[in-house]
Amino acid sequence: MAVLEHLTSQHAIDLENKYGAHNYHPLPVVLSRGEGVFVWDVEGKKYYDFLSAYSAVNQGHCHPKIVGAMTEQARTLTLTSRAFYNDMLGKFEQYVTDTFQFDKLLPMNTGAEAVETALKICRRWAYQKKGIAENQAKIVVCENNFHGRTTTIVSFSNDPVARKNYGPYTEGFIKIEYDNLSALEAALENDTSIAGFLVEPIQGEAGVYVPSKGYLASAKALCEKHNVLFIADEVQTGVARTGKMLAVDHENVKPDILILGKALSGGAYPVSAVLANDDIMEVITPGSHGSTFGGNPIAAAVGMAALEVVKEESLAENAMELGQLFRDELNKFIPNCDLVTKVRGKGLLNAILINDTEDSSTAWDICMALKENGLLAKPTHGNIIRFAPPLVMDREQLLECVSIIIKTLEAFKK
Ligand code: IF1
Repeated sequence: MAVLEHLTSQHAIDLENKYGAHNYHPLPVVLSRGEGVFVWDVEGKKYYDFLSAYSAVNQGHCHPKIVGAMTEQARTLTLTSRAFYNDMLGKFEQYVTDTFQFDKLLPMNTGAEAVETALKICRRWAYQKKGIAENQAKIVVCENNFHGRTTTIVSFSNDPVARKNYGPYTEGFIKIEYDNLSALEAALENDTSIAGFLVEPIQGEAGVYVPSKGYLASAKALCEKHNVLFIADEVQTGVARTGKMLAVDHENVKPDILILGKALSGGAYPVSAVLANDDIMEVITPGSHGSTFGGNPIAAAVGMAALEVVKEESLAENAMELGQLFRDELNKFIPNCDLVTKVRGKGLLNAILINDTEDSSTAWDICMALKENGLLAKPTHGNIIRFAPPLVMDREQLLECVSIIIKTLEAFKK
């Protein structure tokens, strides 16, 4: 079979360039194996994975429990569609709603689909429960958000690269500054047709922006005051990444609608979900939303195994402890390094700010040097490098990665 032909890195890259749409600019490394915190390229070089597929592989690559659950279910029953019941979905829904303490779950596949689902639930709630006039519901979002790549989602993005020439854009969204409570209060006070506030508890793609302490709790209180749904997009920050099961847990905030994806499957399979209580979820009635693969038996088996791993291996606690160690070590180094101005983050979702302009290639060039030194990371916007290793990393490995990062920065010449 052609697929078993062993490729060189260059051959694999050439194939993608020739036959694949150019919707990414990957780092020039071709991975062929993953295990725990490590990945290997086709030439056999070993790397620490410091991106975790954008926080999908929190449980480590190819976790035996998750892969075991997936292969077992794949041999048994892969897909029924929702035209019929199956013996896995209800168990999954019960397990996940119990884990995050909500009445109900709507299963989807990708993060963007879950975000779209949350927007539809919020709008339907606005018309059927809040009494907003049909087609007048608005949803508040934040500048520099990232919630996915569908045409509706990019309609409320302010990233020109993500949205240019994808019009006409979906209406009904109001953008405000992130981490600005008076901007949120003004938006909610000036318009009675607001249905929801969609927010990332930490803005990942924007450069791991951690909002001011108390922002999420105050934002939730403002939403309650104005009968507006607080919608937390925890696709990237959820499932233990920031040192708690959810990033909103740092402020004991209970979202009205919770969006999960990525590490809900440990990166083994597309699994996403929207959670809400009955008074909100009951606006969804038969035929009003769906997906061929949403809630399929493999997704259910993988999702349950992935969450069990998080609990059994105390990954949130580990992320909290190792994340603090990571920032402490880098904060000792940064004062003596002109190249880096800051490290920020929560748990094992962190980033360093490179002392150069947004349009410089410095962050990229540093990632290329890190790659040579056996650590894979990638810049987010311009001059920010995100560091997000699998949460199964141990203290010794983290300190080794810190020394790789420091050694690389010390040796780096612009
Ligand atoms: C890409 C970014 C990260 C997300 C949040 C929803 C989604 C994402 C908070 C949609 C997805 C991914 C998408 C991927 C790269 C990555 C990413 F750089 F795009 F912004 F992580 F920061 N909400 N983020 O972060 O989930 O549909 O992808 O399953 O599109 O390049 P998805």
